[in-house]
Formats: sequence, structure tokens, C-alpha cells
Amino acid sequence: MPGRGALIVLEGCDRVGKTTQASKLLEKLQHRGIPTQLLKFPDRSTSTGQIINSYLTRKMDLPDKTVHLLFSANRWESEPQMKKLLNSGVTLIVDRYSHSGVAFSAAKNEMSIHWCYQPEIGLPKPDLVLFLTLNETAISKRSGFGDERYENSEFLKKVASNFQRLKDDAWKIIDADKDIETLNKELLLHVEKVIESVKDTHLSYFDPIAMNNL
Ligand code: FDM
Ligand code: MG
Repeated sequence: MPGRGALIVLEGCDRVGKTTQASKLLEKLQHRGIPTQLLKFPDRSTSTGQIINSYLTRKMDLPDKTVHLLFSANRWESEPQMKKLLNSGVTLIVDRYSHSGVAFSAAKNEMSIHWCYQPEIGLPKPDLVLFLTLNETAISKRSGFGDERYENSEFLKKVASNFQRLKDDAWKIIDADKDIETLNKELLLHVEKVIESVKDTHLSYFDPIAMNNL
């Protein structure tokens, strides 16, 4: 039995390098013969993803709670496939997941963190969350924001403080202020360790208890 794959999530604020690091991890794991797939949320290619994309690009307005639930539904659309892949031994590298869902929506002050977490209950829980951080100076040196919703510093400060409240034992806080290759090697060490340690365990799920203190 090859055992199950690991669910590995890259999180953090905008422009910290999540997408670059996720595809490099995929490349390296596949090169080592470890079955791996890359997922990205929001997945803008699905039916819910297209509405989310229209919202993010300001082509459509939607009430805050509606958008929140759409982001969650966008993950639920992938859930059957994620479970199938993980249980058949495929490791998933995921670029943003439920933590972005909660941290971004709760930053709008319309919904509590607790409320935002509810629709995530039952989704596969990550074995490892690589949370990439950058200080203000380092971030200001990176290329600027685009024109999507949420791309402004004030809002992202609130998102960052929400992320701090979501940390648990599965999180590794990583200083991303280093060159791409050095950072990727550091991430790969954590990833390989987790792949090895979870392969004979059961997948776990977000549960109501984890968020009791929010
Ligand atoms: N975002 C992302 C959310 O608000 N909720 C979610 O559940 C997810 C996964 O969507 F501002 C936000 C984060 C970001 C925007 O994400 C688009 P990408 O990574 O830039 O595509
Ligand atoms: Mg973006």
C-alpha cells in the first residue's frame, strides 16, 4: 500500500510568492517520483469560479455573505476529487484554501471569523499550512497591486491579523524574504517530512471544535 497523499496548503497575503512556490514544489516532488497535483483556490474555471472571477474583477456586485459562501462552494466542488486523490496516494499542493476564505471575508467586518468558518466544516483539513510572511519593506519592493477587489494595503492588514487567529499545530510560519530557490528548498524540507509522516494516517477534516475559541 502506498498510503495516502498529504494535503499541503500555501497561505499568506498577496505578493508573498505563493503561486511561484507552489509550482516549484510540484515540479520537484514530481521529479522525485512522488505523485503530486497542484490546486488553486479560487478555481476560476468552474461555474462558481466564473461568478467569483466576475466579482473579483468588479464586473458584478454581490452581497458579502453570498460571495463568502461562493468561495466555500468553490472548494466543495473540488472536495470529492480531492478526497479521491489524497486517498489514492496523491499529494496535493494547494495555493490558498479555507484560511484565505475566512481571513478575507472576516476582514469586511460583516461576518465574524466564527460565522465564516462554518461552511468549511467537513472539508479535508491540511496536514501542513506553509504560511509565507513578508515585512512591509520587503513587500513594497515587489511589483504593485492589480485592480482586483481586496488589493489594497489597509484591507490586507486586517486580513493579515485574521490569519494570525487561525494558526494551529499544522502551521509553519515562513519568512519569505529570500530568493526563490532558497525559499523553495526550505519549504521542500517541511513538505517531505509531512508526506512521510501522514502516509499511514487517516485524512482529517475541519471540525466544529477547532473553532470554538474564535
Ligand atoms: N479569496 C480567496 C477570498 O476572499 N476567499 C477565498 O476563499 C479565497 C480562496 O480572492 F484576494 C481572495 C484572496 C484574493 C482573491 O485570489 C483572489 P488569487 O489568489 O489572487 O487568485
Ligand atoms: Mg490576486
